[in-house]
Amino acid sequence: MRTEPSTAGTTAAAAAVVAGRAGRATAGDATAVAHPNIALIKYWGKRDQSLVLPWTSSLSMTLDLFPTTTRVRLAPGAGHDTAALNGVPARGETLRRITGFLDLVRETAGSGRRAVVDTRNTVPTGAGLASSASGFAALAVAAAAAYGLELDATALSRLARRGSGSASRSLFGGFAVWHAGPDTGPAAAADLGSYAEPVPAVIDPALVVAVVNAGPKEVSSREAMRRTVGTSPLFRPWAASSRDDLAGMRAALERGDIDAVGEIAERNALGMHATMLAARPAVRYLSPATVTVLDRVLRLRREGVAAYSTMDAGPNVKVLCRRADAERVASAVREAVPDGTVLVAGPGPGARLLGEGE
Ligand code: 2P0
Repeated sequence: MRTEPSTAGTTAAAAAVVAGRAGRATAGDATAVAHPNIALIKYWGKRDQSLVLPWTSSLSMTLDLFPTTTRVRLAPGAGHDTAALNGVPARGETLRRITGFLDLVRETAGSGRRAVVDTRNTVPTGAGLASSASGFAALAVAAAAAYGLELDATALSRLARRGSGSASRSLFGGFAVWHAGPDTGPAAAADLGSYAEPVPAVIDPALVVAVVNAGPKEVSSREAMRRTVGTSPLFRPWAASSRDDLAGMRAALERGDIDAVGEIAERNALGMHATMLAARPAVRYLSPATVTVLDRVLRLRREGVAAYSTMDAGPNVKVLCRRADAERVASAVREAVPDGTVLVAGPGPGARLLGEGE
C-alpha cells in the first residue's frame, strides 16, 4: 500500500519545470511524456466552451499504460505549424486544435514563431482509451518549455485544460482532482481557479480495462457533452449529485476504503450515462457487450470480490479492484467478452519533460 501516490506526480511536474530551467531541454526544442487518466468522478459538460471550464469538478487516476511522447521544436521562419501523429501529418480539425493550443502558448510567451510537433502515442489505435488527455498534457509541458515559459505544475495544468479538459489531470501522477473553479465573477477568475492538483490517497488499486469495441465513436465527446448540457433534463441533477460524490470520493480515498471508492465511481459514471440517454436526441455509448461486463462485475461482487465499473464516452468498461484481485477480475471479464481485449493498469506517473538522450 502506498501513501499519497499522487505526490510523485507533483514532484514529476515540478521536476519538469526545473528541467526546463536547468536547460535539459535545449531552448526551442523540448520533449515531454504524459499518461492517460480515467475519471472516477466524471467531467461531463462545459460551462464555457472556449476556456474549457467544466460544470463540475472531477477526479481521476493516471494510468501506468500507454504514454504519449511529444516533441516541440520552434521553426524560425516557418509560416505555419506542422504536426505529425505517429509519423502521419495532422490535418483538418486535429491540426486546428494543436495550432489553436500553440497560439495560446505563443500569446503567453510573446512569440510569433511557428513550431513542428511530433507526437508518438503508444495507445493501440482504437484501444478505446482517449489519447487527448495524455496528448495535450505532453503538448503543454513540451510547448511551454520550447517557448521558454517557466510554469509551475498548476499553471501547466491550467494550460493543458485549454487543449482538452481531461488533460489538466494528466499533469499529475496517482489521483488528481480538477477544480471547476468559481462559477460567478469574471472569466479571468474562473480561468485561474480551474486547474488540477494531486489528492491524497491510501489505496493502490488496479483498473482492469475491457475494450469491447475498438471502433471510432459516432458522436464525439465534445458534441455529446454540448447536447447533454443543452437538452438533458437529467444534467443538472447529476451535476448536483456529482458534487456530493466528489466529497465522498475524496474522503474514501483518504481512508483507503476501496469499496466506497468503487461504489461512488460506479454510480457517478452510470449517472453520467443517464444524462446522455435523456439528451435529445439521446447519446448512447453503452453496447450489449458493455452490459455483459457490467453484469459480470456485479456477479464478482456477489462472489466477494471488490470490483466496480466505470465507463467513459464509449462502450468500454474499466473495472476498479484491489491489485491482488486484478488477475481474477481480468480473467472473469475475458471469459465474459471473449472477443474483447482486457488490460490491467495501475496508478501511473505525472507528465514530465525528458532529458537529452532519454
Ligand atoms: C472524463 N471524459 O472525466 C470524461 C468522462 C469522457 C467521459 O473527459 O472537450 O476529451 O477536449 O474537454 O477531455 C472526455 O472529454 O473533452 C472526458 P474536451 P475530453 O474523463
